[in-house]
Amino acid sequence: MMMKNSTLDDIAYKLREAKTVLIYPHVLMDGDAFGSSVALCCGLKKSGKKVTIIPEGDEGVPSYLAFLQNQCISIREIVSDEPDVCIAVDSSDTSRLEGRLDRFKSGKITINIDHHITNNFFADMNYVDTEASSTGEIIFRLLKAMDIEIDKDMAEGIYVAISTDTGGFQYTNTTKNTHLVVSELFDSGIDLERISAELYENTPYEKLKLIGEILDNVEDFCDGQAVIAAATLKMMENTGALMDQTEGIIELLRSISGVEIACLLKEVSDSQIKVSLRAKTYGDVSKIAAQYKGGGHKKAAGCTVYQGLEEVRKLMKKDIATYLQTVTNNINEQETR
Ligand SMILES: [Mn+2]
Repeated sequence: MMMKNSTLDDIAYKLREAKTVLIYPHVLMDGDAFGSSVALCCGLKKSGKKVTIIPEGDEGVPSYLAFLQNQCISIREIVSDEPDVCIAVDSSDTSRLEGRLDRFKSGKITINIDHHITNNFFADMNYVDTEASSTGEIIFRLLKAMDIEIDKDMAEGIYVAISTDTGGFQYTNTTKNTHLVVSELFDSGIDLERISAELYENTPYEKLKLIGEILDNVEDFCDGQAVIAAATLKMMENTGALMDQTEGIIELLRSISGVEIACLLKEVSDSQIKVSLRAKTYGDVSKIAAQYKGGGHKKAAGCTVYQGLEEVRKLMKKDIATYLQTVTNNINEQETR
């Protein structure tokens, strides 16, 4: 695989030529994956193409993002058996396409648009910008490269992508360029009040109860530099919450004073745990996730481990402790030099 970017102009050219396009957001769509898909779907449809979004399996749009759906959005529509282009958005590698990989490869051309540092350039044409706050920020540039006028529907998809991936413009992936893009989105007439209310003032009560149960069981270690917690199937049963409602809870754990690394274990089954990892300042949790074939960014990464909850908890505590020890030693060495 060649780890080299195509230009956005070359990708725009291929998309302009295409008549049928399938868009593949990563499994368990988040605001960036779905918002980017929405913007791209609207842009391509308005330029006369047959286009649809293909989420994993029977995965639905998360309830907090449902408001983004508009008349231009089509999901799992039959477009073509041999689509001209299959385009993956916000997916670092093909494992994020899970059961859709063969279908993805059925595209005459495959394209990969992403901002994850662990992206392995799995498509025919790749555009990975690790400086971009979000895939949405790249989609903005791609639509412009296609000479598509960004309307309100596209702008709202991009805004949601950027806002959710930057934690509401708090995280260090937020740049001057991010704000320049957002300033242009305002020209397209985004309804900020509605978006903010839908994204941030809309917590289902069962999610709040779930947060309560998770926080009741947080464990801190390494002198409070790390915390680990679990969202268990039992908690889902107790609270009526769904596993996709754990979105944002890991950031709450990281926000604890003195914590550098936070870890949230999501129990998919008694032998499958999804692990979310976050670092606050100097940590690089993509290194921990990579040990389990996971991926992500320095400050936000994840992996899946096929063992029981308590085994995975032990593994993660050990790996995080080892990692923090190594980093601390390096810092001390640098200081004595
Ligand atoms: Mn993203």
